[in-house]
Amino acid sequence: MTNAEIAARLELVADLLEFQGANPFRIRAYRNGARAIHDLAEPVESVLADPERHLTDIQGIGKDLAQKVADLVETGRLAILDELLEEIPESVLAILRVPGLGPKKAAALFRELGIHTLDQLRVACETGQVRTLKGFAAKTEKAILENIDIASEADKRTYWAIADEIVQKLLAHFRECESVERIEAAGSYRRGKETVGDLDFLALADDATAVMDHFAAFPGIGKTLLRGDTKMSIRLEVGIQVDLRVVPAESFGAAMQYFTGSQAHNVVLRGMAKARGLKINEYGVFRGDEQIAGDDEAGVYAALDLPCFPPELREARREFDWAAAGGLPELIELKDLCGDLHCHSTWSDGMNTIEEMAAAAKALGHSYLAITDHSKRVAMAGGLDEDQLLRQWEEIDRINETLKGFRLLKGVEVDILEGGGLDLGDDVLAQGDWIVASVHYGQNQSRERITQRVVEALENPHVCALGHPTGRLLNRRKPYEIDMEAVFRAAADNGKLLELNAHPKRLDLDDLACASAKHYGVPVVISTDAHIIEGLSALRYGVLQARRGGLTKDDVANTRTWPQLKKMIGGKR
Ligand code: DGT
Ligand code: CA
Ligand code: CA
Ligand code: ZN
Repeated sequence: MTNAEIAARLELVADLLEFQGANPFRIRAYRNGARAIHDLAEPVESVLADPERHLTDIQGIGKDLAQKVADLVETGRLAILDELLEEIPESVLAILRVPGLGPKKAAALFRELGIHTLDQLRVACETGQVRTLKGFAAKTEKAILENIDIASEADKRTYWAIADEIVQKLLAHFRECESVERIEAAGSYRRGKETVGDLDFLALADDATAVMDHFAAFPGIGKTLLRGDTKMSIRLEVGIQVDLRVVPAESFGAAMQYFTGSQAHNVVLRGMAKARGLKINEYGVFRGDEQIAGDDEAGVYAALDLPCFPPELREARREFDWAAAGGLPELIELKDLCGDLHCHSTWSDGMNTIEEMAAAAKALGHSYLAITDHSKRVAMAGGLDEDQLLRQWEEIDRINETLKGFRLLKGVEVDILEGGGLDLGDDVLAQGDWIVASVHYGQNQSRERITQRVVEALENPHVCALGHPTGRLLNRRKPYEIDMEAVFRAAADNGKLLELNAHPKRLDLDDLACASAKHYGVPVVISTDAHIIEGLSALRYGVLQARRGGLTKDDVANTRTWPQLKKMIGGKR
């Protein structure tokens, strides 16, 4: 059982407990455990297999939870989850995921109206039944209807980071098959899209039957959906569909090109081929009956006088214009980043101490790390007040003296208050190295109001960057209403940076917003928002997103050393 699968079950328990109105501490224990396991660098299974080690050594996992996880790994079952699911229909979970419907409201809908599926909920909203409940208004009904679509989508698309774990396992599995000469993942996964609908694999093999038999033996297959001579589709137990195509050598490159997509990119390509009297499909590029390319992908593009586009750019946005104008941007790479500018420690809601976070960041090869704990408004996360923050910064000064070739930055993620203004005074903020300002509350305010709050924050001389600028949570919460153009302009005018929060469930800025930031001349910082040392590895998800937005090393601020970066933000501070 993968860490992601274990974490998903624990999250499910937390969701169901919350739906039942259980003790918040109990719920939190499951959520913390899920996060700790999800972010763990090595499989829980190998910790369990080692007699010298204990699950309780992992921060965030207590004795009780450790036993449950051990049972889950051993038996594949979690007794408390089975019990909860006996009491609560599983379809209720989809309702919990409707943005704006907390577990309390979902519970009321279930108790009072017997609603336990999204379809029932839709009908109840449309027929005006929901507004008859206490605590629900006609306005709520309308909001629910709008959000049901997001919730139904949520069940269908998988976070890229989770998809990546599954892809790596499948690749390893396929490589064990003697008939497989080459195996690649294509589709939206290869393009680095933040969520993927299904996985698409291409195999080069002399014996298609043997490859498909081997595929069928992958542990964790829920159901075989289709099996033909060269194509097979299955659904994994975790829910995601996997397509496999076995492709001959002379067509492998053409198939890689075709099945990497995107569809929109392929449509443009087909048009360009046609204009030259050529035909392009998943088998190759053809002039009449003659195949002129197909065995390798670069050759396919070369046959149309095109560069082999990085998969992240294949969305039919600007890639063909760039190619026509003589060159693609040299996209940023993970190795270009030299520091991380958003993370949390035990001083607020992080799981590791400042020293631990520093050591982990240094081990990743970074030369600086900004500690940006929450400010006091975010009481739930143990946000710091002025005194606590100043004390933390003294502590950071002390720790910095012990570090060589690495620097901790005195930072904070200061809350942009609902009523406007920042949660901490200017006199304190002025003493920090790196101030991130973020919206956490009042996310349902009007577009004008939220935009105004954010623009004001960007006008504050001490703020360096805007954290998770649109507030979106993939599959969970839409971006708040905000005029991003006004945000870009305010950032540009005030010399501020915008964060690309690399957390795999945020990726906020998204790819399009990254491209816009560049357009407005606003540098982007790619930060992890890590709450645990393992979370510091999330930069790579942010890099993928930045690449999809066409960003280069130059466009991303934390490719600079700290002294360079300081100069960059220093002008206005
Ligand atoms: P997903 O799975 O929804 O995240 O997105 P993709 O892009 O992986 O889409 P998928 O799995 O349906 O198909 C993989 C690629 O195959 C897609 O990016 C382009 C290509 N493809 C699939 N169907 C068509 C089609 O009808 N026309 C064209 N031109 N290309 C297609
Ligand atoms: Ca796909
Ligand atoms: Ca597919
Ligand atoms: Zn935040």
